[in-house]
Amino acid sequence: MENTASNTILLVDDETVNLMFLTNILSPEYTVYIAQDGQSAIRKAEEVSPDIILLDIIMPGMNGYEVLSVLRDKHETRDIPVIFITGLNSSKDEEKGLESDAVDYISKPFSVGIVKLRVRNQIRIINQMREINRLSVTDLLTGISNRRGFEHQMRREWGRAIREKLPISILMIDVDHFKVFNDTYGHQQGDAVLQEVAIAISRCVTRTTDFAARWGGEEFIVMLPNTEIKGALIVAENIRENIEQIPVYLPDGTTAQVTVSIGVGTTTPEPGDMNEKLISEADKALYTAKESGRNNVCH
Ligand code: GH3
Ligand code: MG
Ligand code: MG
Repeated sequence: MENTASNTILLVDDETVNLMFLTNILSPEYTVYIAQDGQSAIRKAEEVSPDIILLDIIMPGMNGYEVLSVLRDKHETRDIPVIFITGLNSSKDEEKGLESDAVDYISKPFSVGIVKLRVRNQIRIINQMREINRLSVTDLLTGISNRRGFEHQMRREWGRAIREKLPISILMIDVDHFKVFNDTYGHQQGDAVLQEVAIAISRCVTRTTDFAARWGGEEFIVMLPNTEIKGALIVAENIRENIEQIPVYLPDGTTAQVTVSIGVGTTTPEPGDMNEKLISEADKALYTAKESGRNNVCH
């Protein structure tokens, strides 16, 4: 059986007996929250962001349709799937429920088996979507973020830096003479080095908002929000030293060394500024680092 204990469900029903019944059948497999009216359902949904909401339609005060409509208007709850679970059981009612953007519709009196299976189906879809999203931003070889994941994060932090008038730094990191390394030791050995380089970079990037990614090929990128040039150069130098010290064990028993060149760019962006400009600045600095002999940091 899949492990779904970390999946969360919010049950909303005005009748205690229904809540107890649903809790009994769902809590062995999922983490369950409850709410007994529309207002508290919306508050709870914002607070715990459940994976799915089972929503009664007929309730005093706000009815289920109204709750769903409010949930869809709020940024935090907009995407949470809702299953209506209701005593309204004509096919007209079911059609109306599905039309109002519910992912499924369960009529009362409900059978335990059907509730469990309908919920299981939706939870499966949610978990698969999450996995697809995770993979779409992960680099397969190194397991760190890929360029797409980086660009997403960069847009967020760039917006924040503009709003809060804070500096942001970028490090462009490129493995030196890596073509020769591949030609000499083979592509597989090259791949193993890229994995080690990714680990070393991740170790040096410690603040929670710092973000490292594989930019492509043998190039990596690091974003350091709220970091001036001085701090960025320290992180870059630390990365350079750590990578230089990676022992690359070769099949013949000897060890080789890899080095990287790093270009650093820093700016305090203003409204209208594009983050691509900062990245290209770091890229130019990287070029200078290569020109001036490699295994060094330039800005
Ligand atoms: P420089 O010091 O100027 O950066 O020289 P370089 O040889 O590292 O640069 P160049 O751009 O000429 O070559 C990059 C090499 O990186 C070529 C390619 O074989 C290797 N490379 C890129 N991606 C991968 C990968 O995923 N795995 C392996 N093993 N090698 C890769
Ligand atoms: Mg290179
Ligand atoms: Mg390169």
